[in-house]
Amino acid sequence: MDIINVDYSESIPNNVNLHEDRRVLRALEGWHPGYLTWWQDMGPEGFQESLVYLRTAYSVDPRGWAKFDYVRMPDYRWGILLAPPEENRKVPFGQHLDEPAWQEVPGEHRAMLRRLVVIQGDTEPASVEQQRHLGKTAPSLYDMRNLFQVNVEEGRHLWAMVYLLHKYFGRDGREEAEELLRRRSGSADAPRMLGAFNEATPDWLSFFMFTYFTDRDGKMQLHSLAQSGFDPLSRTSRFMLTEEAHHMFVGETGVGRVVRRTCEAMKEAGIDDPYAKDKVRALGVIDLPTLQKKLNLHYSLSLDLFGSEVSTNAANSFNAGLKGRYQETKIDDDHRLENSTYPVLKLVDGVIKRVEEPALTALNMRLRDDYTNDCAKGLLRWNKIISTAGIDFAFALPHVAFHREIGEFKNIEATPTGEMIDAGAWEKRKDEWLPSREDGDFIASLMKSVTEPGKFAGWIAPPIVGIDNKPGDFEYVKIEH
Ligand code: BYC
Repeated sequence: MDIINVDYSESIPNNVNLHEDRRVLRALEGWHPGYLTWWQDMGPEGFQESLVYLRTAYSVDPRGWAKFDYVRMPDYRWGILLAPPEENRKVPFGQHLDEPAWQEVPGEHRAMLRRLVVIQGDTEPASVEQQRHLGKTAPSLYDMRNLFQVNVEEGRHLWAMVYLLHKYFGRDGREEAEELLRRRSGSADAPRMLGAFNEATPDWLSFFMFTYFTDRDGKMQLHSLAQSGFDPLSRTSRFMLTEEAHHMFVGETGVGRVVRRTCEAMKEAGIDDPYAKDKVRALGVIDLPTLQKKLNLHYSLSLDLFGSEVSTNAANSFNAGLKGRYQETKIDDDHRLENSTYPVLKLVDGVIKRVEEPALTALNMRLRDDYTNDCAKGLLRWNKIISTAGIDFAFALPHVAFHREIGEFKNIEATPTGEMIDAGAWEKRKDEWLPSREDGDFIASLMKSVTEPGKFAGWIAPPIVGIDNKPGDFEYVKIEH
C-alpha cells in the first residue's frame, strides 16, 4: 500500500487503502451525498460555480504535499489522509505509558475517545457555516481565495473525523457522523457543541481574528490529539496540522495587513494620536483601539474553548492515553503526572489567586497557557508594525478573567487588566473593551467587495507575496455569476 501518495482514482481520495475496506468505503459513500448537500446549503454562498485557485493534498510527504489548480468548490476532492505511521510507536503518556500504541479503539476508553473525535469533528463544519457569507464582501480576490481554501480544508477535516467514526465506531459512529451534518452554527434547536462556534463571523476583521485566535485553539487541540495513544487519531491530527498552518498564516497576515494599512493612512494624513477615532475612521481605515476590541473578543471566546481550568475530563483522557499535552514527547518528566502540581489562576474568596492544583486536573489550564504564549508572538509582530510607523500604541492580550463564559471566571466581571468589577460597572463600560454596535456598523460600512485582480479594499494592505508565488494581479478566483 502507498501510504505517502494519495489514490485519486477512487471516489474518495485516500491513503488508507479504502478500496480494500468495502464496509468503510460503502459507509463513506453513503455519507458523501449528505455532505455535498450540506456544502451546497451551508458552504460559501454565491461562489459554488466559480473557479478557485486551490491547493489539494496529493501526498503526505512533508517535502511536497500539495498542488494548486483552478477548482469549483463542490468538485474539490475531499480526501482521507493520514500521516505515515511511526514504527513501533508507543503510548507516550498516562497509565498505558510505553505500551504499544493502539490500532483499534481500546474498549474501556471507547466513549471518551468518541466524544473527543465528535467534538473535534463538530468544530470543522461549524467554521464553514460561520464564514459562509464572507465571499460577497471579500477585500480582494487574493483574500477570497484564502477564505475558500480555509473552508474546503475545514470540510476535509470533517472528513478526517468522519472517517474515524465510520472505521472505528460502528453503528454509533455512523449516527454521530450524521449528527455532524445536522447541527448548525448558531441554531437554537441544534447548535454546534462549543460556544465560539455558534458566534457570528460578521465581517472580514472577525474572520482574520478567528483564524488567528480560534484556529490556534485548533492547533493546540490537534497537537494534543496528535500525541494520542490511539494511533489513527494521532496520524490524522498530524496531517491536519500541516493544513492548519495556512489558516493561521491567513489570520496573522490578515490582521497584520489591516494594522499596516491603518498606520500608513495615519502617517499620510499626519495623524499621530491613535485615539483620534473619528479622524482615523474618516480615512476609511480601522482605528487601532477598535482592532484591540476585536482582539479582546476573539481571544476571550477562544479561551473558553479550553474548558474549565480544573477538569476531571482532561485528567481522565490523559490517564487513558487519549489526549496528551502540547509537545508531550519533548517534555522532560514522568509523563504520568500523578505527583506533580501546576499553578492555576482561581477565584478564592472573591479574589483572583494563583494556586497549585494537581497537574492532572490542570491539563486544560496548561494547554491554555501554551496557547497564550503562542498567541503573544503574533502580537509582537503587529506591535512592531505600529512602532515602526512611530505610533504610540501596542496591542495586549486581555486578562484570562475578562469576558469569560466557561471556567473559574464565568460568574464574575473583570476588566482587560484583570480588575474585578460589578455588573453595573461592566454594563456601563463594556463598550470600551468589546466591539460596540457602532464599531460593528463602522466596520460593516467598509466591507465592500473588490474583485478586480490585483486590487485591494482601502482598509487593508496587499500581501507581500502571492499564494504559490503568483504575481500581484493574479486572478485567484474566476467569478461565475
Ligand atoms: N462550550 O471538564 P470541562 C478547531 C463542557 S478548535 C460548551 O471543563 P473538558 C477549529 C464540556 O463538554 C479545537 N461546552 O471540559 C478551529 C463538559 O460537558 P459534559 C476543537 C463546553 O472536557 C477553527 C463540561 O462543559 N477540538 O479544531 O476538559 C476552525 C465540563 O467540561 C465548553 C477540541 O476541542 C465550551 N467551550 O474540555 C475549525 C478537542 N467547554 O461532557 C476548527 C476535543 C467545556 O460534562 N475536545 N464544555 O456534558 C476536548 O478536548 C474537550 O472536550 C474540551 C473541553 C477542551 C473542548
